Amino acid sequence: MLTRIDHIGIACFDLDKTVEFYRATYGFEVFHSEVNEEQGVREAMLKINETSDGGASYLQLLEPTREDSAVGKWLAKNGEGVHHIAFGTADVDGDSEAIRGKGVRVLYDEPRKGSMGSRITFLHPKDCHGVLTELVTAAPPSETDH
Ligand code: CMX
Ligand code: CO
Repeated sequence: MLTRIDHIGIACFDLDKTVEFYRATYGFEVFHSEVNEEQGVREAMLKINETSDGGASYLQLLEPTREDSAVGKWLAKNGEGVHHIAFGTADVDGDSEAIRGKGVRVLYDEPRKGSMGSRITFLHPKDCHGVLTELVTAAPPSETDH
């Protein structure tokens, strides 16, 4: 069951400048940052609020590490902006299989590594009314590596 908006993914050309915009304009601080080479991104997670399922909602600011990555290609075509939305679930395996069974393309056979030790998969935007949609199961708190 999808129980929260886990994050909104925002593509940017310069992560440091974009982080500074969100800090100076709204007061949001970086909760966590990392490089995910598999996804081809340098990212900063800004925690917005805790959620009633025990998780949280974030903004995920994304700078590509290479031009041929998903975010690099998208930025070249569209410029900066909202790249994807991510729903949180306790069971990304079960939920993605159930959604696949409804005829929506799930991009990975098995969930892959996401922010903060989470497990993630994506649904094809062409099957989701133009919205690239990610499903996330957060790591148990003990495994979260800040
Ligand atoms: N939102 C909506 N539509 C998108 C999109 C996005 N983010 N990215 C691509 N599309 C659309 C394109 O506009 C294009 O549409 P048209 O054919 O009408 O022009 C179509 O999808 C194909 O796009 P493309 O530029 O040819 O790109 P690819 O097919 O090579 O890749 C996708 C698209 C979704 C398969 C790829 O971006 C992907 O695998 N995404 C998942 C991984 C990812 O985004 N990682 C970065 C974030 C990591 C994280 O969140 O942790
Ligand atoms: Co994401």
